[in-house]
Amino acid sequence: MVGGSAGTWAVLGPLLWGCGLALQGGMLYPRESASRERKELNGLWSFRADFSDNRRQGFEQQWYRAPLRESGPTLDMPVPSSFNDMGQDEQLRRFIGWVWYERETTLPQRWTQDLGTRVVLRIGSAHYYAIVWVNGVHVAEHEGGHLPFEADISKLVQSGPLSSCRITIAINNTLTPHTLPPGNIIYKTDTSKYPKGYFVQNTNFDFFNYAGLHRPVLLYTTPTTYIDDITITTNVDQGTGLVYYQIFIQGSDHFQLEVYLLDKDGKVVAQGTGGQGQLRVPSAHLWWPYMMHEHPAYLYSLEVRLTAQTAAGPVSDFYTLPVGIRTVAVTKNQFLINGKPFYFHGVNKHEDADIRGKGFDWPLLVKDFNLLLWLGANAFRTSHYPYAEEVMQLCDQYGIVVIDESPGVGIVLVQSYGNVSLQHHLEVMEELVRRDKNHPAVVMWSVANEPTSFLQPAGYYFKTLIAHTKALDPTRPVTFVTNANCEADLGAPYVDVICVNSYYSWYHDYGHLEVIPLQLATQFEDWYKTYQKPIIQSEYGADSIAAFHHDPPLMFSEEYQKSLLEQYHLVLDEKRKEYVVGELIWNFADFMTDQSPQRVLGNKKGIFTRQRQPKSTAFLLRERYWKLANETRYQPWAAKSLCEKEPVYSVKQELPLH
Ligand code: GCB
Repeated sequence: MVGGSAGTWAVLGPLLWGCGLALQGGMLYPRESASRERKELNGLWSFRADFSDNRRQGFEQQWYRAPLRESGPTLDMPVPSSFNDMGQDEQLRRFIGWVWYERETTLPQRWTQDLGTRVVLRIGSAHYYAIVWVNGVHVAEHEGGHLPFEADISKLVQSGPLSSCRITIAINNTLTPHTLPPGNIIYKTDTSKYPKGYFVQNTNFDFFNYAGLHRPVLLYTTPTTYIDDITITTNVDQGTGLVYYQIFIQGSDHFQLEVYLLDKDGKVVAQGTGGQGQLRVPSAHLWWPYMMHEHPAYLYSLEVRLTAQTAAGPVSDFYTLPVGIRTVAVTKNQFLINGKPFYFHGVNKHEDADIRGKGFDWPLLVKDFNLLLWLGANAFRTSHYPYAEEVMQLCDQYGIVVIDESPGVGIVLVQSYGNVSLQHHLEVMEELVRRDKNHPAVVMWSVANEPTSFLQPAGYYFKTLIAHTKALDPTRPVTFVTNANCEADLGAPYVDVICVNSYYSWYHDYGHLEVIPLQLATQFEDWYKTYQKPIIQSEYGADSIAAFHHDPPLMFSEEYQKSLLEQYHLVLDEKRKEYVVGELIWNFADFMTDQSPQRVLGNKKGIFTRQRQPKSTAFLLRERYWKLANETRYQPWAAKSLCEKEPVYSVKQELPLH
């Protein structure tokens, strides 16, 4: 890591093989309730990148001790956002090392004076390694740029007369062979070509390594005895929905729990008591994917009510969790949701946009979901890292099925298959499952994208990783996304579904679209013959620069992108009758990458531009996806509202405005 680590790289406790999470505590999304308050810290923060040669000046001068402005000039930095594209400074855009964020805030008096209140600082994501101080006191460290972490700061804010609170976060974006994603720093030592100390960050993935506070930062409260975690799994028995719950409490051993399951109208349909149990919902409304049912994405609400006896008197805590009742299963040639064959017709995405980079943005999120619904997409993969929690919540609400991917992208070096990397990857899967386990939209975990899975250590690595993920969550299938040759792939024996990426007539056989049907058919046949597992075409596509036209089709024109997709569809239409269970286009939208002669201001394989305007392929896929929805429907409803040729657009297809 450039600038070194100020503490240890967090190891989150011993792994309990097959025994569930080894992580301490839950990571429930902070929701308001009668017992919980939230204070968002989004907006402008003070910011400084440490440009010193060793990038350690901030630690040497202890910038966290006093307001950041006292140790030098600061910039205004919006949160959430990547810092890279905020200014006109190319040095900041590609900065590697420690950057410092700071925000001062005033807390409500009750938070600082009521010792029965627990005050928690929650950071949605800080890419990549973060150290956090409150009023100059170290409160947390976290490795990994895509998952939330928290610090209980009650003692700190309740220990003095101050109601103000200064939060300092130092973030290092360096990627090493043991980070996820991995990378390496290359020092250029030839002084005839590079200045002294010159280094570059090398990565093996195809998106820009944006950094900063990418997701909301907030403070929230709970009582000191509180609902720490809830795990829900569901099943269906002849129309009766079964909801199993397990609730973890912190702060006291003397408590009562009541749980109520409410339908959309707020009517209690089942109730229970105690820390675990089963709720039965006769004639349950199942959670169906978008386009698979007239009323997709039905969500119940699980209200958890805690009352505890503490030394200070009785305490209550309330938490409400959305719950979708559905099942997921895999056969040797089908992917089943609620016992019905499900065909993934959707996209791969990135968290990426102009100016804000990977920063979470509500307008962008709503626009993207409207585009997904318009397109008739029923699924996406969180390529190549976990997305914001708010994204997952919208997937639950709109019935967009998710393949939830870890940041295991670009694992290509042998060093990245050692024990240090494996241990970290296991921990990341624990954090991911802990965060996303209750989302009905999540139907499969993906532990990695395109690792060098033919290298000798990959077999042990993936066997261990997949077994651990299944032990964490026995209710969902596990995969990783491969581009290896099927016989050489040492990880494929352990996955439940084969996810394969291929770029015929793009990265080879340039311009020869006519070879796609043969090559793609061979790809599917080889994989199926070898493993007898359902297959998803998890990426395919071609770059096109919007408004570049050429007919007959030439590479980079919209016509070429469209024709390439059509060649793929010919084979997909044959093989989906057998064992192909999905197709996900690469990519939903154009996105920023590192600079290279192969990339024209980023990757242009989007069917939408980076500004979310459609290319010709968006219309092609829209027609295809609505048609697929119609053909793969099982509800008679679908036939009425979708037609064979021209899609019919009803109000249902638009995202309701709240
Ligand atoms: C892939 C990768 C993806 C790239 C894409 C491409 O196989 O999984 O991250 O962006 O190819 O466009 O090259």
